[in-house]
Formats: sequence, C-alpha cells, structure tokens
Amino acid sequence: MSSTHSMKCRKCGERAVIRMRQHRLALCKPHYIEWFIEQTRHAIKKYRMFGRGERILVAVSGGKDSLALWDVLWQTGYQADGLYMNLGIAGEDDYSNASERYARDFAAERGLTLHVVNIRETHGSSIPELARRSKRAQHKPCAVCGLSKRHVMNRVAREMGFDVLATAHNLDDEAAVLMGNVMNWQTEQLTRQSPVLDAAPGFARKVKPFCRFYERETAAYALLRGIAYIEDECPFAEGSKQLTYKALLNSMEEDQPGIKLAFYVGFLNAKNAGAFASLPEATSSERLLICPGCGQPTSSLGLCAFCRTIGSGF
Ligand code: Q46
Ligand code: ZN
Ligand code: ZN
Repeated sequence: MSSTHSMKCRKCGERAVIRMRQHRLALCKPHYIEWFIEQTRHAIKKYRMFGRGERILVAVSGGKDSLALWDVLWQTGYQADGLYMNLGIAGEDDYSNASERYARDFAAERGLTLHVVNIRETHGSSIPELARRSKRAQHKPCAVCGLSKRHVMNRVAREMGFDVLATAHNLDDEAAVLMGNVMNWQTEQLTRQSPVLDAAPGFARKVKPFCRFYERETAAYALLRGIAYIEDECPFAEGSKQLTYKALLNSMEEDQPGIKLAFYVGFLNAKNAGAFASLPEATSSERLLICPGCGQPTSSLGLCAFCRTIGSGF
C-alpha cells in the first residue's frame, strides 16, 4: 500500500500496512483485518441484510471481492455456501476454468460447500455462444451474461432453499453504476439500486455487504488474509462504460478523498428520506409478475428479459 512506511496504526502504534485517506485511518495488519470484518458486520446490521438463522448463497467469481466476502462470512460464523457459475469464457488465460479452480480451492481449503453451475454443460451453450446467437448482443456478451447470471442465481437459490443471495459488489462498482444511472437518468434503476433488495415470495433476498468498501480495501483484505484469487479480469470487461465511470470517479477521489463514498451514501440517504418516493417505479422489492417461461419474477408482462433474449428453453 502506498506511503505507509512512516505511518503508525491508530489502534496500537505498530507499523501501519494501509492508510485510508477517506477515513483518515491507518492500521496495522491485524487491526485492519479486524476493522474490515467489523465494517462488514456493521453493514449487514445497518441495512438489515440477514440474520444468523438464514442460509446464504454467495456468488463467487474466483476474484478477490467475492472470495473476501465468503471468507468474512465464514469467519463470522454465518451459514454461507458458494455458487460458482462457469460462463464458458476462454480468453488467453482460459478465464472461466481458471477462476473456477480458485473458487474450488478456496472452498476445499476451508471445508466450505461450493455449488458449481457450468452454463455449457447445463444449458448447451457458453455465454459467448449464446450472445452470438442473440440479435441484441452479438459483439458484447455482457448483457446476455448479466441476464443469465441473475437467472441462474435466482434458480439455484430457489431450488436449494437459500434465503439470501449475497454478491460482493464494492463501492467502486456501486458508485459507477450510480453514475451511469444518473448520467442516463434511469429512474427505475435508481429506485432499485440498493444494498438490499427484497424478493418475490419463494425467491432469495439480494444483498451487497461490501457496498461501502473501496475496491482497494477489499483487495487489501484479500492480500493480507493470503487469499489466492484470479487477478485477470474477464476479457469482455475491457472498454465497458463501467470502467470509464470508475476511472472518472477515481480521478475525482484523488483530489477529494471520500467523494466516492459521499456520492453513494448521499444517494442512499436521499432515497431513504423519500427523494424518489414519488416515482411510479419506486419500490424496494421486485415486482410480483411471474414469467410464464421460467417462473421467475419479472417487471414486464409476458416473458421476462432472459426468456425473450435467450429463449425459455434455456
Ligand atoms: S463476466 Fe460477463 Fe462481466 Fe465478462 S462477459 Fe461481461 S458481464 S465482463 S461482470
Ligand atoms: Zn494495530
Ligand atoms: Zn423467464
């Protein structure tokens, strides 16, 4: 971590391994790990994400954020299984298979249960193949990928009786999505962007316990805990709008430490105070329409976006 050699841990005075300008806080390794876990617990309570008795399914990609999240939940004694979705993305480094190995090794080392869904084995086609066949997404599989991941997560959580679906979106992710929603005035998405999303009956609630962590903080946690994770990004992430927004927010953060957190938390507070309450789409839960193709909740009449794009035979 940068410029920490002379920094001392605020708690014990030992050498600090990380300095967080946005929190005016420097910490040594054990106190950083302690702080990180405590902050996660705080977010879980503050946003009423889940309780001790609930069964949690963590979506793991083999990357640092999701493995860090699973690690924290495991350490804090929550009942959390993992779900790895092999999307069949090859790239130079055999991206999907390589990341699956990281997820499997992580689970095996800790004696945790990992559920694996291989999209091609289960459904006959990989994500890039599905995208090639769909009219909308021939060049960029991300739209098809997002729809498919959501669909599979919902299905597995429902079939296996999980109460909660946890994803490891961090503050950088959430702030970039927020910026995209604001730039395009996507009011429906704005009303639905939340650390907790209640679901239709029979489906799992969606939660993001890391939504207030800077990406740098989750990376530091993974590193300090010695978690082995895939460092490559999905080859299709390159050139995405999300990355553009992330870069913009990071350059603002350079000048104004804390601006990213203020942007996101300010939005949540405004929403909480009813700033979006008059919008027709305002709801904290998914709509109760059910897709006749797959039986999952949808906001449209008739087939859901997934079934319309991929076909209900998927
Ligand atoms: S995995 Fe899928 Fe992402 Fe890769 S194809 Fe795009 S959406 S970039 S999070
Ligand atoms: Zn310390
Ligand atoms: Zn459907």
